[in-house]
Amino acid sequence: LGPAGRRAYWRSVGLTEGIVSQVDTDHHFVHRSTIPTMHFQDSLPRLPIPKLEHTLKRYLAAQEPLLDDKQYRNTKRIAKEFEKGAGKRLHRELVELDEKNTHTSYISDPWFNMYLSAREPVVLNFNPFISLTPDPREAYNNQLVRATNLIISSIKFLNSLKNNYLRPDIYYGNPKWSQSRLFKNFIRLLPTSVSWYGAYMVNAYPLDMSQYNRLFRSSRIPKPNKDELFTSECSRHLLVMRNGHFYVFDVLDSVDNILHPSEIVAHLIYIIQEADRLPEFALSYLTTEDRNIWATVRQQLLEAGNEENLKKIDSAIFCLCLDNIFPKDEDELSHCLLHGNGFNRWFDKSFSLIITGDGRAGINFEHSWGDGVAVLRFVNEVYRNSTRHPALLPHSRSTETTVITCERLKFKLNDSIQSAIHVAHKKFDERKKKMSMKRFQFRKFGKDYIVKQRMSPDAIFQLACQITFYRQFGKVVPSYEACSTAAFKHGRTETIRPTSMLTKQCSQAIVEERVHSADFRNGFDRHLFALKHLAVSRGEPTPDFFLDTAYQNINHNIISTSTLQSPAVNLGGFGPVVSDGFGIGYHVLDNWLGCNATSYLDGELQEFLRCLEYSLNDIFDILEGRPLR
Ligand code: BUJ
Repeated sequence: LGPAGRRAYWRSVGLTEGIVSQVDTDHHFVHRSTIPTMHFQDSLPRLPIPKLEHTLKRYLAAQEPLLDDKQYRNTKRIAKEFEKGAGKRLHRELVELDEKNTHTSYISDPWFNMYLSAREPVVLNFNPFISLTPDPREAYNNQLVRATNLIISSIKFLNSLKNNYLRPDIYYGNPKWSQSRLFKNFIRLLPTSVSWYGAYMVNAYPLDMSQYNRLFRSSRIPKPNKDELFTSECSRHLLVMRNGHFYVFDVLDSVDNILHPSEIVAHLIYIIQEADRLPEFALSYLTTEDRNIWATVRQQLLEAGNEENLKKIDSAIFCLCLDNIFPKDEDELSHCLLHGNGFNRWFDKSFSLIITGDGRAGINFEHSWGDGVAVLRFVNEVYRNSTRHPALLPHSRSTETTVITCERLKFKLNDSIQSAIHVAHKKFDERKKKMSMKRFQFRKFGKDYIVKQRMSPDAIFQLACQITFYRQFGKVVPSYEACSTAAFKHGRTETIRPTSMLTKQCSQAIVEERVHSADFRNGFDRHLFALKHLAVSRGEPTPDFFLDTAYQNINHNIISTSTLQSPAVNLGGFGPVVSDGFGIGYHVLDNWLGCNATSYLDGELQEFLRCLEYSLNDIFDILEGRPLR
């Protein structure tokens, strides 16, 4: 594409004078932290294995509201037997194994195994999405401007990480320390073997940073029965998808300088112009397939001579999806970011940055390598950097000397692969049609009000979900709230069980007009999961405890929830984890709260959100001391 063509294109997307670039003061990093990125890694505390007795006590407390008296007595008996028999032995072995593996956590291996052995498609079942708040300045929400600025901020994040300049994640019990130079300089001087203790002394808790090593240049590779994670050491190219076509170009030079913004945008313009129609067979549908099917077809692709191309996809720094979609509202945007049309995504990439035709941006991420905390940190940094120090300014003069070095990946597809793509496409279209996603907002109160009432905003939202389900279906069901254990070395997540006898009574009481308050349990899920994994991995028969229908039932999470809060995020969500359940991404903000909920049961989902409104109104009336309506 020559300069004249590019100028014409700029004009056609409303950038009358063309686009020009300007690089901000610090070209290559989001910041340079005083405390090195991995400073605390060696001295992070290890994830404790609870006492078996405590785990089982919490397990039974979580089971009680879900079972009738007879069922509960039976489950209690099974748990007691487990505590004295197979459980006791497995627990001892788990502790021994953990003592031999002090470099990691007891949950790390079983949890990777859980994700990578799952054979269901990653899309809808595992990959969540996070949508970025629009850039406050309208002109920066042009697709090309936003894409370029977000690419550059992302690469700056990568460079900061690789150079140990990225600030380590720290949870500050007292936020004043986060700004204190004294604190940072003192901590920096401590040897890494004790640095964590220094932070702990001032009520600051450094978090595990190990997941960031797989944020970039990484992909999940489908393999028979268990996938693998692949991370390239030093790739320099970006993968760009447009209308189902794949392009790669280097965004870093040999000494990790970032390509000039004007050159990046020139490549994107080239791609948009070149990929003007859909391919007959869009390869990426295969990443929406069952993992074993995809593993088989991938082998065929390798045998048909596509190895180099697949390697380029897998090792790309990340995937940019330049969508040709203009979502009409937030619900349509959510669908676009959670699953899209399937042909313009590579769902196996550690993450994809998706930019719609009207410049809305979001992240869809593969979940096995890491959790929400790492992805949210990345989103926060690139949002902040791209809005405060945009590398590319709209409406300036253009530079037109770029040499386009972009490569389009062309695949050799035989009949068998073509037919696999066709089948994957059909299956994907059917599955995505069945899933509904709806946004809900409640504006009568938010965090400020709840905190004034000396209650926990999170607990209030969880309680509202419990009351809602009880109101709608007249029963209490297994519920899950994701919570991070990143405060420990190689920690992942634990389950908060929002259901208790108190929330059950409260739900009954509110629906029948009496009031109690709620309480939340400590985790037991990961400990039990690790014990089960240990037995299975050693080829032992599964202990009766795990065959109890009550155990299986409590792991059928009808209500699955997750929350995150950040000014950089305005939407997010994930699919239901069971066919008859709800996937609820929520946030409680200063003056309002909201959620984005998914389900395969459209009517029930609508009714759930209607009932949620009632439940929150009931809670409001109670907090205001008014009788229930
Ligand atoms: O539990 C785990 O181990 C990981 C969980 C799994 N699951 C999603 C099934 C609970 N994974 C996460 O929690 C990561 C989820 C990341 C997405 C969270 C979305 C939060 C949305 C907030 C915005 C809500 C918008 C409301 C708009 C009105």
